[in-house]
Amino acid sequence: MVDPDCLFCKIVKGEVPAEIVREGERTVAFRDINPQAPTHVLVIPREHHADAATAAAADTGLLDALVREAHEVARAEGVVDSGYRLVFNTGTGAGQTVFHLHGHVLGGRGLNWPPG
Ligand code: IU
Repeated sequence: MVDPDCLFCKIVKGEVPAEIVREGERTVAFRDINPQAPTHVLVIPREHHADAATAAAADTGLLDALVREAHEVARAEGVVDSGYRLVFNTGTGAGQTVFHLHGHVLGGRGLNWPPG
């Protein structure tokens, strides 16, 4: 399941450059080009799913792998002890702009609640 027009599918295939920090069997993690925190890494599945809900409906194991990988990213970035946020913007109204599932791993600064 790859969408030839999807930017993040192109990053998975190596057709578009990205600063990749970890690669797993089912996931790829790379630095966000417009970081909102000292650590801002996107964790995406290699398979194309538009969002978290779609991926959950298709295959819950994929989301497990993605969350595990997000935690490994946080560990590698040294933000587990201070705390980090894992965000899945879902839908345009929530600010989703790229419709290939991605978890934002944010950390390295204080994170306010509720988020904006
Ligand atoms: P969102 O949850 O769909 O809003 O997040 C999309 C993110 O993808 C956003 O933080 C962008 O800065 C980021 N991004 C990127 O890292 N590389 C790109 O080429 C593009 C967007 I387009």
